[in-house]
Amino acid sequence: MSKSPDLSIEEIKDAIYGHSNIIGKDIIFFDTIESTNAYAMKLADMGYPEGTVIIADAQTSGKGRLGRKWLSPSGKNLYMSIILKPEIPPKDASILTLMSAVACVFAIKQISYINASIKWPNDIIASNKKIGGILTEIKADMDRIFHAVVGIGININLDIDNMPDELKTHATSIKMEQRNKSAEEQKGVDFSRTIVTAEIIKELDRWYNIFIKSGKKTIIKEWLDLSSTIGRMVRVTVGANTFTGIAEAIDEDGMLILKFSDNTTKKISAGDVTILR
Ligand code: BT5
Repeated sequence: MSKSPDLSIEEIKDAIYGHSNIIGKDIIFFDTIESTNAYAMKLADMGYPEGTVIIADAQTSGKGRLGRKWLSPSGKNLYMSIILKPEIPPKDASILTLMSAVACVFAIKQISYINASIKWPNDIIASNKKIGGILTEIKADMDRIFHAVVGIGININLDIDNMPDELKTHATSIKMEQRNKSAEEQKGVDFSRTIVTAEIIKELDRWYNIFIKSGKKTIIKEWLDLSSTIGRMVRVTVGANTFTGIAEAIDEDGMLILKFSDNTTKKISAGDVTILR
């Protein structure tokens, strides 16, 4: 792939060899695809095995939650989807999102000075801006998941000039954050997407194995340690409704427990959080 020398699937395979036993057994690469998640769901329907990874240099219809768009220019970022087949009920699918967020934060901290954290439910945050997002999709019946696809978008070398105006105040990248942190790197040094991607795959594999062996409690405990949401005053938007209160905890299914000023609480399964203070 000549146009992105910093993203080499062969080098990713070499780097994860011996470090990853489920995720990345097969890695399928596209220069451009509509959405790695949409494609991974198709492959999973066709019977592709757990651990199959789809990576693209660019997406033409990168997806966020609720039909939102994910900015996915070429040569800059990571767009990756992973097929998983955990033996869990559909209500536990959100744990896969929490688990992936934990893995991404560990990986970012491993390769940079960035103090990344997690904003419930699916945002990876640095300096209060979104550096990455996770989209988990499942195919399931009432009792079990047939397969899940975890989609991960991480802004690696995205610059402010590459962003539309509406994202400029909300989004950041590993390169932009590292530039803020390190005086020697004021000019901004591009990160190798190969290294970032390999580290994320290794961490995902580590945390997925922990999830399979130890269950969701271990994931939630780690998630709480890395979260920048819990204990804060937040506004949560759920469809047309907005709730304001303290983000007190997440429950064993990953639902956010919001505590209001009258001490009543409400559990929220999905929504958009704005941290107020
Ligand atoms: C997410 O949705 O954060 C999930 C993003 C998942 C993207 C990956 S890329 C690989 C895989 N294939 C896909 O098609 N998707 C996954 P949500 O919480 O709904 O956030 C979406 C919102 O984030 C948008 O409405 C924008 O405001 C903002 N946004 C869009 N692109 C962004 C970017 N590159 N960086 C930061 N924020 C962005």
